[in-house]
Amino acid sequence: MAPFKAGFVSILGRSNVGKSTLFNTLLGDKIAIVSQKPQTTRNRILGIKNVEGAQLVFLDTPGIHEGRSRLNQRMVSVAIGAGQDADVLLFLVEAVPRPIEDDRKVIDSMEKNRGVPFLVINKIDLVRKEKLLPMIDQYQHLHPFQEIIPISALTGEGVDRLADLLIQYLPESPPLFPEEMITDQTERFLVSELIREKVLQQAYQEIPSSTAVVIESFKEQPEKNLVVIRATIFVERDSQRKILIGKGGQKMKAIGEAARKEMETFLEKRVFLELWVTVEKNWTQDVRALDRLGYSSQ
Ligand SMILES: Nc1nc2c(ncn2[C@@H]2O[C@H](COP(=O)(O)OP(=O)(O)OP(=O)(O)O)[C@@H](O)[C@H]2O)c(=O)[nH]1
Ligand SMILES: [Mg+2]
Repeated sequence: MAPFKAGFVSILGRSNVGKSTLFNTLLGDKIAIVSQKPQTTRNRILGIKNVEGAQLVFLDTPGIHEGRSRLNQRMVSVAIGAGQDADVLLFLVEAVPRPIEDDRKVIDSMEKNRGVPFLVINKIDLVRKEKLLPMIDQYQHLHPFQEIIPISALTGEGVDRLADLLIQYLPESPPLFPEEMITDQTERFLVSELIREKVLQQAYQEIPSSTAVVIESFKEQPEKNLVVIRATIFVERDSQRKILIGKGGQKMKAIGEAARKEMETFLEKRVFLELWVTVEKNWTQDVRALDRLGYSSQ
């Protein structure tokens, strides 16, 4: 019998290239939130996939980007840190031509790491296949990638092949996490992220990436199969607060409804969700507010 394999696979890349979508597709479960807006993911999120003979531990990371706020800096340092102990590094890019210099920062961060580098070209559902060859050629000049794999994280094309290849590169090791565990994130965190996702999706045009969500209370009532959740959405300005609430509270209602539905599926319980919106001026620049809102520097 082949020996058991287990190891860490970090997904790195610029904002919005589809890292979280790939993470979820690889896991076969929605753990990370996804939106059309860049800089959606702010934390390192761990997800575990058990297959016959192997355990793959994936790390989803914030996009590596230029940004002026302290929040931006913390996000980038979280992403770079997540590459440090990985056995395989998935450098994810989009199958749309872009100035390749923009990828320098990510490549530079990868060069210091011991993990085997893969180039994964995502969103191939959006382009004709022959467009990929010149791109591959460009990237090969940038870094000696061990494998180059075109995929669509959205349709799943190429993702099984990617998973098979990953297993080949994992070290021989017993499982690193218990078999029943799928993530290291708490239910509170996952629930707060779902709310942030609905804000990003439903106030996409109006609210830039300056919302944070804190779960104030999470009370289970097992006899009723119910969870009562109270959460606060922080925004930076009063104008944003007004937009989020909407006319007659309509927007907030729609956000709450969408978040609640998904929570119920995920928690397999009924959910009573109460949302508040609070202005916290310049929280994305304030070290103490960042710590309090869940974006510490570690
Ligand atoms: N057409 C297409 N769209 C995709 C694919 N993968 C992801 N997307 C879309 O790209 C957008 C960004 O996806 P995310 O998974 O949030 O990207 P990310 O890299 O995690 O972004 P950040 O967390 O902001 O760094 C979303 O609108 C996805 O639906 C794909 O294979 N094809
Ligand atoms: Mg993401």
